[in-house]
Amino acid sequence: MEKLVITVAGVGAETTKASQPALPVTAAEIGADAARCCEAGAAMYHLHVRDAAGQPTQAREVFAAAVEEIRARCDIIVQTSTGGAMGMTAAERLQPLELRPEMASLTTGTANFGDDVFCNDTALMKEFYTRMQAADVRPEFEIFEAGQIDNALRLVRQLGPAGPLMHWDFVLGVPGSMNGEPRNLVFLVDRIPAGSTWTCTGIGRWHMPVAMTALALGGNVRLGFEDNIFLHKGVLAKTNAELVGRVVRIAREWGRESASPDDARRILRLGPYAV
Ligand code: KMH
Ligand code: ZN
Repeated sequence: MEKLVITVAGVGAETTKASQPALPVTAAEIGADAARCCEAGAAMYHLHVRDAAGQPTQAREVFAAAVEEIRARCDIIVQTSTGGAMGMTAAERLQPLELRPEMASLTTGTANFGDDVFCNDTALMKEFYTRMQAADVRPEFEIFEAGQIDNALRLVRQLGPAGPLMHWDFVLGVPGSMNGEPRNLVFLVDRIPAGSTWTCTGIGRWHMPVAMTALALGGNVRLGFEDNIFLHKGVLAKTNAELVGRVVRIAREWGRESASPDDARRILRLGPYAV
């Protein structure tokens, strides 16, 4: 079985310092967090950033500062968010693509997101996908609901591929969307094309059930304070790296070593491995 690619969604747009005091928000904090996670066994960092007031922003220069701090410390794959935060315009959300990151997230459909609606209509999806193709940025298809797989496949059919394979992230357990029961993950994985790579994340209490189902199915794992702030029920994780360390230990018991960033580039066929 391939090595385990661990992605850290360390910041997010919704988690607050009040709920998780160890949330990294400044560029230096994010750089240090990514380096600690990389050291602990993570290969990719799904990046959101915050402004000086700690609020989510998609400003290009704020992303650039965080990427610089990460790059100064480690070679983890940086995947910038195009999801941003609720209520942001498409133009705002697109800004980090100007930095031409190795990867960026792309949600292929609208979903209920707590009491809000995360809007990704067809025109937006096509625009985001086309921009990623033009900038040679590999999309990670963020799937909250089953029909979003069909939307991603339609993009590829209509607009052509955006890389040598499709990489998926099943985000399960957002209130209002699919939950993290094993049968849901099995159902979704069964629907993606052969040759795809996939990861998944369980939101809140779904973190460990989804991560363990992914190990059983041979998939990869995303975790971090964007998705879950707890180590155990009622016990906050001290750092994102602590969450990485637990999954690394469990996976090793299953005979699966964690991928380095360069292992992950090979597995996902990024950069020099994109042939
Ligand atoms: N913050 C959520 C509304 C992504 O990064 O692409 C959307 C999100 C997805 O986090
Ligand atoms: Zn995100």
